[in-house]
Amino acid sequence: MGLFDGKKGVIFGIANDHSIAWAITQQLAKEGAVMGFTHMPDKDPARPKNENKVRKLVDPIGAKFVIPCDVQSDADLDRTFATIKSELGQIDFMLHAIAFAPPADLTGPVYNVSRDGFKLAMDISAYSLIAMTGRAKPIMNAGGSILTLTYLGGEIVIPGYNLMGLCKAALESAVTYLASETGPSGIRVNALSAGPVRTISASGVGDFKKMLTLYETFSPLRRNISEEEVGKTGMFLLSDLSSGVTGETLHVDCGYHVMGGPPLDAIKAQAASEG
Ligand code: 0WD
Repeated sequence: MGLFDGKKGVIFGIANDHSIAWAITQQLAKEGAVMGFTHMPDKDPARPKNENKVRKLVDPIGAKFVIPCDVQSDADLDRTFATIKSELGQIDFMLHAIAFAPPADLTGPVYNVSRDGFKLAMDISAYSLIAMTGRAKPIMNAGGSILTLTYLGGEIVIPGYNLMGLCKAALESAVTYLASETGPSGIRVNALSAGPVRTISASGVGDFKKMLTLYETFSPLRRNISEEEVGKTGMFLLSDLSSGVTGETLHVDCGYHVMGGPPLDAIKAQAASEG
């Protein structure tokens, strides 16, 4: 018996085998979930690179469909949700693991962010959850669960996270309002705030290597999270095990978010290395 036996849902945001959405998908598949997938539309349909990358992963686990969807396009979203309805009928869960900001605007400082860069980043990284939730609600069963991915840089300043921090703040606020609005229909909306995971998106954010070292040195568990840990907690939040949890941002970051300053052993090690 799997936790997702008889449950159906849709996954947005697999780019490749390092994607957080793939880590969560693997856990859902283990528990018996039936799933459909979207991918970024390919620029040249004759060379479907994005589609092929996703198909290679999800065809072996019995994907019900693999379709392109640019979340910036209302027409794409309408077509995607029509497919979800025709292929799956009513659904039980939806994963939103999507973010983007133009590299020139992401490098900061925030006071130099362009108007167009701001609009684009907010549209893809925050508004898309709102657009998707509005379309998912009518086809989601009571007891359904919607999950998005966020990062601590939406709550406090993480140098290098810059414009994406503003997007995550909007996203986390959207989670609370959406949860309050969908709750009466029995639908939950939560965010998983992950520590750094080496993915394509992460490579655009600050100095990623330094970020990993920071977590190893500062976090209560003195290490970084594994993709499997994000996968398991993502599965938990999409499952009935978390049936009383909504409007929540749950941190999967080895406890990094609770630290107000460096641990004493890190300060001593630094002092020793400086002689
Ligand atoms: O350390 C990390 N990797 C963390 C990631 C820590 C905490 C949170 N997150 C978040 C990200 O901000 C994002 O919301 O997790 C989510 C998933 O990100 P990921 O798994 O790190 O990154 P990736 O594998 O690149 O997936 C994000 C995908 C895009 O990938 P690419 O690399 O092609 O930009 O978002 C999708 C796309 O597949 N995406 C879109 N999908 C539809 N329409 C669009 C769009 N317009 N833009 C990007």
